[in-house]
Amino acid sequence: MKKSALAAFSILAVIACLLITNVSCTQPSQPSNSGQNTTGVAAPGSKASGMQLIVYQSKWSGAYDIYSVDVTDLTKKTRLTDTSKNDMEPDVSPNGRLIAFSSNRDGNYEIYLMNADGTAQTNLTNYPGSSEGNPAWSPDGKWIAFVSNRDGNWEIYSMAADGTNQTRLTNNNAEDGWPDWSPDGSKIAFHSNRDGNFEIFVMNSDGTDQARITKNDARDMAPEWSPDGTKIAFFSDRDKNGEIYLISADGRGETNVTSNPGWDKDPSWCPDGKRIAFCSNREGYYKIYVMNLDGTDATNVTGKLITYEDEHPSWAP
Ligand SMILES: [Ca+2]
Ligand SMILES: [Ca+2]
Ligand SMILES: [Ca+2]
Ligand SMILES: [Ca+2]
Repeated sequence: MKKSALAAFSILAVIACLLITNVSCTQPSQPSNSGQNTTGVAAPGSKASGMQLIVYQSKWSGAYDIYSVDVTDLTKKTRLTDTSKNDMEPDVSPNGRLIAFSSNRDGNYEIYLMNADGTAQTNLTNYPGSSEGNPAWSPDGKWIAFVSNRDGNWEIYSMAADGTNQTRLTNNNAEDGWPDWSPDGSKIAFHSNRDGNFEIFVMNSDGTDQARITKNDARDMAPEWSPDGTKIAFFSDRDKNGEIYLISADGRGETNVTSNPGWDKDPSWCPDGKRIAFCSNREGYYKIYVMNLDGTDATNVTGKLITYEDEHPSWAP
């Protein structure tokens, strides 16, 4: 696994961490088991069961595994994967029953699928010659967009949710990544450094009409479309530390939401559109937080006292 390959598809979890910040990203010592509550079981369809699950990647065991936490009862934390390799970048399906994620458990990075309770973990991409990552569900649950370097550099692809019909959507020498579908399924937002530094772009879901919506010398990355389709949340370091920004989907009205001296990254919308989950090191190690759209009431939901990184939240429907 090349370092460059890992960085490109774990773009904020790894590039931002390793290259931008001065905060230590060395592997934390493994805490005792008492630090991990695994009493809850993430039943498929979290809304029906009264839970509000956020699925995320954590280095609690040393390598990344995927966990969920119920934001209505933070003691309900469930470990969903258990390999010595990295299981990361989870994205919960629109019906809440499946989780797509990336893993190098088979020797190279691939996109995997599992049930929301962690069962039936399956390799979807089966492409041993390259790295695949950044899975993102289409709103109808029929497609998964992802990134791969199989054609020589990082490009965005889509495939059917069973792994068939893997199709390239971008085609240029720059680094294209972090796809996210608009709620109506017609468009995909992504980031690319094709114009010299990372900017947010939007294209049709078939790859046509690729258009830039940010223009800033700093890094603008990790777009996540709001549930009503009007806004895109993203990460930018234009204010010298990582912040979550909101921008209208047509490129107007950029707003710094977090305005916090810590590094804030990895936005994921609550399905009701009223809150955003994100990752921040404002209290030391990267942990998962939720906040209102104006940045108020930022609340740590994965525990600030424990010295390992929690990143890349995906808020389940
Ligand atoms: Ca692969
Ligand atoms: Ca490219
Ligand atoms: Ca930029
Ligand atoms: Ca910040």
